[in-house]
Amino acid sequence: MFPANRMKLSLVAALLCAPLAYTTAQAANINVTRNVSSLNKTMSDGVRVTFWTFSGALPAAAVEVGVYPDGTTTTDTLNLTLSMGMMTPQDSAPYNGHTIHMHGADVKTSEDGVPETYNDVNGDTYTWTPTRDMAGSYMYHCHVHTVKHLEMGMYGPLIVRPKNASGTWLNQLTHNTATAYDYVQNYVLSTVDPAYHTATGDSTVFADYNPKYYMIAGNEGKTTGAPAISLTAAKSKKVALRLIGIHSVSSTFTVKDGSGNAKPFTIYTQDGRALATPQSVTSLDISPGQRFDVIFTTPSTAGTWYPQVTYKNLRDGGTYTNGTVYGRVTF
Ligand SMILES: [Cu+2]
Repeated sequence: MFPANRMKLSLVAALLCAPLAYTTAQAANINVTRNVSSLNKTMSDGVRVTFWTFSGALPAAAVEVGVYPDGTTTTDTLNLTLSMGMMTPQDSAPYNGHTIHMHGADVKTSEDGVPETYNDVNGDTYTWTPTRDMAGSYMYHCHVHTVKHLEMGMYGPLIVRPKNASGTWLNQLTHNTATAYDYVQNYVLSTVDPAYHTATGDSTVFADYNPKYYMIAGNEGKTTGAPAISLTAAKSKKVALRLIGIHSVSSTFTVKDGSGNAKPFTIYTQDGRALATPQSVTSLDISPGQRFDVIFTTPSTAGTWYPQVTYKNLRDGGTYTNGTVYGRVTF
């Protein structure tokens, strides 16, 4: 008996001393390049507006960087390279050139893309290694003469997304399984004052913002029949929307059915941090620069809901003519 007991004890001791059996994935280097380019877009009133973009899309394509569960290896590192492409600087000094600023990211000054703090305005690589608690939505944008270059369209979604211990992307907002989703879309909020697109330098035009076009994901979407962004989902499924406020005014987000009844949704993260207590609401104000990640569950019967953004005047909160932009989710 004695040797058998002794063997058991040895086994227990060995287990206690063994390293934790995590499958440690190698954190990835996410290497992404964006090229400065321009595009002309015909707006809903027939007016052609020139935009500057990263890689020819408005908004620029999303960039995703992974974070891993506690106890695994370090997180991914994003190396986001700005190539000036064929675009020569469009403005005179000090408003010439472009940078990438990762809005909301804790980075060294040298990675921050703010020319006033010595960054190169003729192309550079911007590096960020987010920590595990930073899962959520961000944005990247140019930080040269920001009031104009943002308006010109130099922005895109930046997503910090959980991976599992093996390095596989998870369909969750954070590592909390309560944030799991079946579908996800980026709702990038933006507005356009076309006068900003032709003004240069220190023009007084930049002192008064008067938007004429209102967008989600780079599209106007003025009616439920012609939404800015749409999704075909299924019944009784979870739809996550990443609300990314790159607009220059106030706004309110709601989800309504075809009769205009507001539907509840749950806010899980704000500005790249998980809320201590998720909030179920039917309306959410989004200020410029803010991000919220929300989830709603489609009903068990077929239908259509309209996630929508109503843009409002910063000064008096008044709504704008045609200032509501519709998304659409069918199920
Ligand atoms: Cu720029």
